[in-house]
Amino acid sequence: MRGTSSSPTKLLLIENDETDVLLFSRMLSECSGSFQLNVCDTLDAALRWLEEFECDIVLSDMSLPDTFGLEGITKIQERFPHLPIVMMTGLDDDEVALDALDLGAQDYLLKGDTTPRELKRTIRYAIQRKLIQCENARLVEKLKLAARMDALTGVLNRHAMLSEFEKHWAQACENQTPLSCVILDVDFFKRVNDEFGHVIGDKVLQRVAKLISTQMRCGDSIARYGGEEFCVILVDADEDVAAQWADRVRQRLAESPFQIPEGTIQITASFGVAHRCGETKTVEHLIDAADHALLEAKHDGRNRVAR
Ligand code: GH3
Ligand code: MG
Ligand code: MG
Ligand code: MG
Repeated sequence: MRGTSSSPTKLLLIENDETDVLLFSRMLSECSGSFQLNVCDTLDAALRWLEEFECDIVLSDMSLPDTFGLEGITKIQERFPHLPIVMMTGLDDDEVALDALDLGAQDYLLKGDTTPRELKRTIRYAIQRKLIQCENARLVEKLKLAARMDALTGVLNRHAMLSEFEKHWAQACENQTPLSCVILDVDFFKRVNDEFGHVIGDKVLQRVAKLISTQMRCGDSIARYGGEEFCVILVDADEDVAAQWADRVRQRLAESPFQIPEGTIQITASFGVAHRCGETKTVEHLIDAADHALLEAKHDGRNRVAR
């Protein structure tokens, strides 16, 4: 954290009233602690200054030559989302002050009604509060991501799969572009577990997910559909393209032995392919159609693509 006892807290005061600037810097000099004060007299100048220099906290007047009210908070946050902001208002107006907090400011100060001690505490708290807010936001994002991910392979889990596929589906409908679904199932995977144990089985699944992922284009999505089954949505791919893609992945898998101290594991997989058409009217239909094709590939002898 910046602004600790070892380094001065870097403040940017956005204020165009020279008397207020003087009052503020006098009050700051009466605070025990080490502060480094910089002043800009417009929001625009402040935004340019922030692009160039390090800053721990912004204290901003409400009314500036180029902005009025709370819009400055939004403009600063848009470009510097991790920067704590304290609004300075001459108005004894709780409503505006609370609006400032709602908009994302960490605190507000009433000009002429703040002691150096309160100023120091406000600065310290605002920096801490922003840090905690950023950390919480980061954790929430991490949890959201984890909730959508298959813990073993790192691809989407089945729960997240449908919502992701719905998005692709809507886009394909809107743009009138082809969309295909490929489901693959590792052949005789039970034997891998039986022969080498579940830990190795898990590693094989991770490797399969990785191999498929490296063959996908950037807009495509992959999910772990079941134990040793994966479902892939290929955007902008008709059934021919999808079947060719599946066969390429099938070949890669079949030609990529997995070396372990106990020996070599050579797996294959069976693939079912379907595309968005008159008969597949929903994502679920599409997945069902790919599932049926997969069953055919299994019945026909495995290590093959069916559609
Ligand atoms: P088939 O060719 O018909 O698909 O044969 P298979 O052996 O692959 O199919 P089966 O459904 O009989 O067995 C699937 C195996 O996958 C059984 C199960 O223990 C294993 N499996 C499922 N999830 C996991 C997992 O997360 N890790 C490991 N190691 N094994 C798993
Ligand atoms: Mg002003
Ligand atoms: Mg299976
Ligand atoms: Mg299987």
